[in-house]
Amino acid sequence: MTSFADIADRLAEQEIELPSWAFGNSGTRFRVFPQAGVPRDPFEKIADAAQVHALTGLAPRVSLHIPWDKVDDFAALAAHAKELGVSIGAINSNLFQEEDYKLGSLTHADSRVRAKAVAHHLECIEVMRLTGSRDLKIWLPDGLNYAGQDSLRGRQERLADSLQQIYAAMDDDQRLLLEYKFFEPYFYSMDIPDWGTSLLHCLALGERATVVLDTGHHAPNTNIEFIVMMLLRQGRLGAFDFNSRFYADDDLMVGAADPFQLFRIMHEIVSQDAHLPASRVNFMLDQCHNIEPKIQGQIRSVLNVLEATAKALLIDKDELRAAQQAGDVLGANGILMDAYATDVRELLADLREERGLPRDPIAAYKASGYQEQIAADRVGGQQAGWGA
Ligand code: RM4
Ligand code: MN
Repeated sequence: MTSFADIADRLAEQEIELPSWAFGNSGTRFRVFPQAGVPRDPFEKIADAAQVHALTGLAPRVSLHIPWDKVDDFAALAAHAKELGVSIGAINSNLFQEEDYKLGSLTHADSRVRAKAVAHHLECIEVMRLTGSRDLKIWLPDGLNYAGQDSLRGRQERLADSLQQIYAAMDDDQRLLLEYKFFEPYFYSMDIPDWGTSLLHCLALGERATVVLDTGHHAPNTNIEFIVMMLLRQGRLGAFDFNSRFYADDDLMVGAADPFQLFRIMHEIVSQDAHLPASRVNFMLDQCHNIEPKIQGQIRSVLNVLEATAKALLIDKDELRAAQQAGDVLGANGILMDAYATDVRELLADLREERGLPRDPIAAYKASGYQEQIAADRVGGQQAGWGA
């Protein structure tokens, strides 16, 4: 096994992007459970995200969601983020909350609706220019509930055309990130149900179009690490949406449902050095914290990713390759399992301490008084929630 001292430097380079929507109120399909001190506007969401970065050193960017995070002055929002030690990450568009989009957005049979959906992305691209964001993230909620409802092929043609218009409007240093989801909100067929569909559209668009893999968007037992490897091999893994699922798109904390799966994913990532910022794979969280405290939930999540990355880095590549070459089935598997079974928590705490960070970020957060402060300060006004 590689020694911890040998991986410490590389580990310190890891960056994880936080979702602004993790800090607002959220709930189940049936009820939103409000929490005290929840942000009332995007400025306060960024302030909360900055706490996670200050305590972990791992989360220097915040993804925004338009229109939930719409402000009058985006340059001021970016300046506010900078002052707090973070920056604006991916801009997420929203194609799922307008009456017009009931039967589709970028795929809609009516060209007026398609034009409206494309125009929304032009607005998002403008937000990117104002905030310095480099990634436009599209999750397409379009799909069909019934066979025959619309032409499957026709929808792909319209989607390709809409995406082309969006891509053409982007600057040379901006990327388009295209997410897939196998079902929901529609149940017969989604228009981008899987990584193959997303990848085909990206390949048709050009080099700056890449796939987003949301760990919650696969059928049960899908081998997600295989998809990770394939997309990396093709140079088209643009980003992750990390979360956990037990049944469907549960949006639980990353690493909560299946830490071993997270480790296997990170093994594919680190074996191609894709955990380093130079790879340009954007490691984002896409989660909500419905019943647990939100800032602590985000801290726990980034630490879960860090732990899985550290364990994956402990695998000695040469040793593993030798076992694989020798056809040593149990030996090769044992190398992975030994790394996974290593408790890295104290080593990571030591590393944080060396970098002037708290050994235990959650304990430090609890002791900081920040939670009491926001609960006292953030009274009045409309608390931001999922969709607000
Ligand atoms: C989708 C998808 C997107 C997220 C929306 C709210 O399921 O995961 O990334 O922005 O939910
Ligand atoms: Mn997602």
